[in-house]
Amino acid sequence: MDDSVDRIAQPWGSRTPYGRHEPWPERVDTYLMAGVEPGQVQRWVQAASILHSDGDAMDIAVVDGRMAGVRGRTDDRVNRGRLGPKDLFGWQANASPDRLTVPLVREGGRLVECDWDTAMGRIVARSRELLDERGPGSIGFYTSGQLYLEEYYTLAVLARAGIGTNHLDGNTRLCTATAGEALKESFGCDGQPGSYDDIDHADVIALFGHNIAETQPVQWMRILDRLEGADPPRLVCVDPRPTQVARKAAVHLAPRLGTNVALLNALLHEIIRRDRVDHDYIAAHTVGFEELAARVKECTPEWAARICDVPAARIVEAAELIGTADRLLSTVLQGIYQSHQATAAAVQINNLHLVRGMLGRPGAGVLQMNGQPTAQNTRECGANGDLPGFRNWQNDSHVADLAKVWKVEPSTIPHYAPPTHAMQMFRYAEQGSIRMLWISGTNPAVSLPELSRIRSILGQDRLFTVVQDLFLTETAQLADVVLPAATWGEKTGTSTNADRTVHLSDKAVEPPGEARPDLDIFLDYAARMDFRDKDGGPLITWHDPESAFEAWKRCSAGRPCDYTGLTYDKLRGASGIQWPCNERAPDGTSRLYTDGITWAHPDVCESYGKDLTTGATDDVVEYRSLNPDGKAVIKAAAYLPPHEMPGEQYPFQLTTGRTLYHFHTRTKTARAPQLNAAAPDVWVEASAADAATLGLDEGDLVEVSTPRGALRGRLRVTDIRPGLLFVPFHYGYWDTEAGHGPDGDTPGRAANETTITDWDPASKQPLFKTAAAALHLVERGDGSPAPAPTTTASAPSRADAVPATTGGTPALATQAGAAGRKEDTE
Ligand SMILES: Nc1nc2c(c(=O)[nH]1)N[C@H]1C(S)=C(S)[C@@H](COP(=O)(O)OP(=O)(O)OC[C@H]3O[C@@H](n4cnc5c(=O)[nH]c(N)nc54)[C@H](O)[C@@H]3O)O[C@H]1N2
Ligand SMILES: Nc1nc2c(c(=O)[nH]1)N[C@H]1C(S)=C(S)[C@@H](COP(=O)(O)OP(=O)(O)OC[C@H]3O[C@@H](n4cnc5c(=O)[nH]c(N)nc54)[C@H](O)[C@@H]3O)O[C@H]1N2
Ligand SMILES: [Mo]
Repeated sequence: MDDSVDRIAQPWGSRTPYGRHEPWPERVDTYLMAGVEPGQVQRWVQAASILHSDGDAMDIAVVDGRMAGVRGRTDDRVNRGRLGPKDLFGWQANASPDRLTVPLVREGGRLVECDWDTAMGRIVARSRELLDERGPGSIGFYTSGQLYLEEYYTLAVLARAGIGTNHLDGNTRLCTATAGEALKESFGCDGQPGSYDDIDHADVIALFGHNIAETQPVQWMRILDRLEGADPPRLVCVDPRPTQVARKAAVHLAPRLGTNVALLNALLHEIIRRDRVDHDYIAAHTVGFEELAARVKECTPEWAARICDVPAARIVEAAELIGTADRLLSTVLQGIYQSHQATAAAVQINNLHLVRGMLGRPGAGVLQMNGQPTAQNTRECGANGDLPGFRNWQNDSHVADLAKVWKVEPSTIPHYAPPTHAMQMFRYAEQGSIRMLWISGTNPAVSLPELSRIRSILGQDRLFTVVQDLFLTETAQLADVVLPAATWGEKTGTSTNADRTVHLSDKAVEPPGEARPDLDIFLDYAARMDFRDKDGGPLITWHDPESAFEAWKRCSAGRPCDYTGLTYDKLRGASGIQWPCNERAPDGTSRLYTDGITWAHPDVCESYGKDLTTGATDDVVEYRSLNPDGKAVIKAAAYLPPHEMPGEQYPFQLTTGRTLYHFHTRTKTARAPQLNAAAPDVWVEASAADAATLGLDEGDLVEVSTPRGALRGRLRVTDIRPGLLFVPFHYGYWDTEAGHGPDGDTPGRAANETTITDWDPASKQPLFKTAAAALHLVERGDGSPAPAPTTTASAPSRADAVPATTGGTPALATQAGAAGRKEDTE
């Protein structure tokens, strides 16, 4: 195999089939920009992708100090050389002419260019003023899942011990808060139990609300390769849309939105009823089985069939596959997490594994997925609503231990209440108790729910907003100070993917203009604020990525996410390595819980758990009586209906999510020509039956409205569940050319104009996937199709109605077998 493939038309490339328990073959994917031959590349610089949570390892091609392409790294355990379409083409955004190159400050209502001293001076002056007048609780930090570990750790120290505020969270709240919470509820602690290698060994792979084909395309290539090899796995897919995963599934369940818990309880009911249960595992490693058995006793497939609107026979089939699997791998993502019973549902998937004893062996594992490339780092460094190193804010000895690492008094680190979650921070900003909000690496004016509210919060005079980004985003346009950041390829740092694999990304080229790495910006702020430890020395003692990494290692020592066995040198040249990596496990750790549950004991656990219905936190006394020996907790949950159900005025269910070719608010993928062209504007998916009832056709301009707001887009008729609408959330109001404005009379195109301010009680993750909506015709189409891809879940129900999505010559990338290996990376 050594050929060129249009990777827009064939996003997953060609197959390299392999059999069960065999190693996944290598395939080197390379894309070089037009006019550049491989021999012209002067340097290849090691990195890992930051456009999803896989951490696809790649080398960046450098020609004359500029990026010229990318090539997959065959030595890496995650991708064995493969790259997805966003990996191949997304890097081009770095060189976009509209990058921010100098800081901006607001003067007389307008953002004007300035130097770094002026911008940082304003931030420091406002910070000091607020600390004097209103105290640390008036300052909040809202960060990302897309910076590097070194940056989050530095931010966590400066916010929690320097400023002393409890208001620090990441956009990981919107993303993987439920993954972390579900792991804490079941295992007492965050930390992914499974490994991507489990795909090589599983005989059944169950995907819950996870469109892996589009959102982690390289791991989908792995599944596709196994499907074509000997002894292929059977797939169970739970998703209301006809995703590529659904099309390949042995059993596809397409439930009504917001009914995951009912479905999962029926699966558990069947598995327990038929005694597909590992009684020895349950006795040795869990508490709570009896309660679960009692809870799901009445949850028959017929009962769930009525709630979920899927045939009872299909539920029985799925339960049979899951119940008889000899190695079961489950993956979980936003169809579960962005829902009103997010944690309750995610925990039931852990329960499937606990009752079946399907953990800690090759092929038997659960992946409570992350979405963003470095969401895991946000969580472990405590830049989200947790303390660093998975320490328990309710456990005084954990706080004291952290205080020792930071050389501060325990009372310096706020732990009077759980760290503030992002949705609450925006509420505080709305009410006026937070007066300064520093936003780094996220675009809330497109990605948070109910955008009219977010715009009015960020637009207030009394709120001083700092935005640190690559571009003048929708959010940056509302800021008081805009700081130009360097990004991937222009700075060095580490990132940890969804299966705990740590990768180093080296700097390949200089950032544009005066843009600076986020780490340098945070260090500069800490220095100007003169944060001190309790002995009067500087609070932050590191000065560059590697010294920051070394500082983090000290904070992670002895914790579940132990990095002490890793160094930059060890991460250079070879494969990424899975934490924990320490003296006992110098090569890293494939799977957690291979030998029982390790971090659930009351003295060591990260969390004492929450009530899944109210979100109330349990205390140590309750936890100790429930789980004195630190086993896994089997937590049952009753199904509760979604908060918003379709009715007369809003007869549809509405869900939002992703498409293969775009990343989030498109600041990068809209600036990569191949990706932009594949899905250039928003669309609305509806079923053929609903389109016929309303007299609508492919390409008609339609309006989707909810009690919060409305958006307009072209209609794509698909095989989606009848009664359900889908809108991709990637399209902000950035496109001024097309006349979409936030304040104009014409509705915009951002999905979040319509979504609700509401969240899961335990994880506080917002509900992007359950709303009721109306659908109306605005204007007949001219016969052109909606701007939606045909290669994905948005494939038209009538294939002949729409020309196939292709990328043509600009999208050609090479694929090579093992012979294409290169040894010349720096
Ligand atoms: N191409 C691309 N890849 C990405 C990203 C991107 O923006 N673009 N973002 C990354 C990030 S940060 C994340 S978090 C991940 C997200 O990755 P995914 O979770 O895979 O993506 P989504 O499209 O948000 O949602 C997945 C599926 O949930 C289904 N769903 C909706 N409602 C329900 C429900 O009630 N029940 C069930 N069972 N399913 C439901 C939807 O039909 C959808 O197919 O992707 C990562 N990878
Ligand atoms: N309706 C709906 N809304 C959703 C979702 C959904 O499924 N439906 N999904 C939610 C999820 S899971 C997520 S993760 C969020 C994502 O939402 P956001 O985080 O708002 O999305 P991004 O576009 O990734 O924003 C990242 C920003 O960081 C900038 N950036 C990139 N690299 C760097 C860097 O190195 N340094 C700095 N300083 N900036 C950088 C980018 O230019 C961009 O502006 O959206 C959430 N919102
Ligand atoms: Mo996400």
